[in-house]
Amino acid sequence: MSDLASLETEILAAVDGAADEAALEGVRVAALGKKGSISELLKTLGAMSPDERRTRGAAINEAKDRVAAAIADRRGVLRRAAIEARLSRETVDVTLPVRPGPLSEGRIHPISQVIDEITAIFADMGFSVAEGPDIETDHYNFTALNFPADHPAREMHDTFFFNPKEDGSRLLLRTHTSPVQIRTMISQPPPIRVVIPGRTYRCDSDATHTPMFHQVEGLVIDRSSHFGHLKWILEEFLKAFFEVDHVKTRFRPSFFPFTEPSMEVDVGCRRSGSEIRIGEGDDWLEILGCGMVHPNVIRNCGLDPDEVQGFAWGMGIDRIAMLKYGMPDLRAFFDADVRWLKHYGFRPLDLPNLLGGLTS
Ligand code: 2U9
Repeated sequence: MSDLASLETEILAAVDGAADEAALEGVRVAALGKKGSISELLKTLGAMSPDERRTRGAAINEAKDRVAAAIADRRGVLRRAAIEARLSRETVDVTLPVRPGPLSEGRIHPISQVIDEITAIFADMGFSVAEGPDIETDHYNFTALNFPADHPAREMHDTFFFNPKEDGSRLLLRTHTSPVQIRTMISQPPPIRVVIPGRTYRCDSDATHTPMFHQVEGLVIDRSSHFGHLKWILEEFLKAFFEVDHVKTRFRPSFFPFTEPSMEVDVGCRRSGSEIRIGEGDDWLEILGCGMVHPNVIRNCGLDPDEVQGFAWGMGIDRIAMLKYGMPDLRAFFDADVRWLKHYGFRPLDLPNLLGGLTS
């Protein structure tokens, strides 16, 4: 066997024998590195005659290619074996209880929990969730929603305005999540079925109002969506959310600039002392507002109200969270008191879903 052939055999044996990627890299450097055995052979070509260089050069380069290919193959084998070994070594027993630590100590805030519950219920009905910016323009927050220029809600009294820009326009903190519905209607064609949970801001602070609060709104736009659909959706939602088999609802005429007709909805309840039970009794509790989307709003989004129509509703998340979980004081939501959170908060791994139950 020639020197070159025995060198190649020796290198290929070392490649086969390399037990891991680090050993294989050692073999590669020793053969093909700058001072490797094959590289050194290539350096001898310069001193040869042209004929000898042609035949010897071709032989060395072919050996070099075979060695490089063998190294690449072996690297693939070793890499797969290393992954297999890791997979069998690093098993996780998902049935083990959560170890003491942040996962067992921490709690999900009731507002986050209630948002997850609401989105789980509407996702089950085929709705998707939409989000938008907290900082809005006057157009998305008011004008596109059919608020007249002199509407009182635009006043400084209710709305947090930013300082005017050079052109006189003012950004603001959204006073409701409705601008997200405008953005949705502008950016996607009907049929539209979205729910929009999020933070909203109004310059108002007392025992029952906080300057930042949470709303969830829903929107359906299609060719023939009507009030009957809206009533069914709201009653299904209320039953699922309050985890009761029956609810009574009462629709009272109301007014919002963005819906016509507009309604406020009461849900049947029983009051005993400070406790309120939804789905029982002969009392009523106002729970949300709704209506058919105003034709002007549909037009403002570039759609034809003679072609498409729909309905929308809105409710305060903080209030329905207090109702469901019997939390008496709204301000506690924002106190960041860990004792309160320990009592009213939810375990991070108990995610709400309709199969396993919203609250376990
Ligand atoms: C578009 C069209 C219509 C959303 C609606 C209400 C009625 C409503 C309040 C309930 C309690 C807000 O948190 S709250 O104070 N909301 O009563 N919201 S209809 O109607 C829309 C929204 C967007 C484009």
